[in-house]
Amino acid sequence: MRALGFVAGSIAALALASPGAKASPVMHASTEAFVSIAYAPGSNSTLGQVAAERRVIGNMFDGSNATLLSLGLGGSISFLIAPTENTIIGSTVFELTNLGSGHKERARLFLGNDLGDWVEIGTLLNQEFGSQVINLNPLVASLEVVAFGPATGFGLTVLEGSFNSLRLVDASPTTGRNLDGFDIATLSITSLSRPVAIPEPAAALLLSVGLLGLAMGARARARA
Ligand SMILES: [Ca+2]
Ligand SMILES: [Ca+2]
Repeated sequence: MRALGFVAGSIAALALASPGAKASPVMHASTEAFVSIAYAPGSNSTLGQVAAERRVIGNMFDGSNATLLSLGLGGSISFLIAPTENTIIGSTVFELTNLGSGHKERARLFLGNDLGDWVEIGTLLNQEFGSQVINLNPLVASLEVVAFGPATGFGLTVLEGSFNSLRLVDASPTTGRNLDGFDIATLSITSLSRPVAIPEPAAALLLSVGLLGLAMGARARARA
């Protein structure tokens, strides 16, 4: 009868693993809210490199759109959320450009896992580009402009899949005056804990039937 007890225990364990508890979203808007932030600044077309005050990671998390982090031409930044078990459900990025500056700046946005397996979601285009987005993967996630003005706000909503990493890659034109690429004034990412992986109902049933078969076999052998 030990085998039958094991079967009952397995079924009870499957029932306990069912999703039910609703997790509340986690906001990632500080350096501590990430396992790592990989920043590889590109160049500034006149200074050679991005100015020091624009290479400060904390500028994205100080609640002010007046301070910013510049990607630099061709530069990139990648975020791995903490805890890494969570899955990104959305993000908001504010880009700052002074109206009339003529600085046309844009960035490509990717989602991935553990800072790899990147899936391109689309492109964010700043105010001098008319504050627009290009959605390249609308089944996976959507992009939209959520605020117009010197600080253009872009909103990301994840629709399908699990991701713990987000990446922005500057794709600004390389011609122009004093260009240092896409400028991130404020950035935040929202995540949820991933649902516990449980067998599909059909698979769970097959597993139960299989275990029952094993138990019957064991009983038959014990009688023989
Ligand atoms: Ca800021
Ligand atoms: Ca810039």
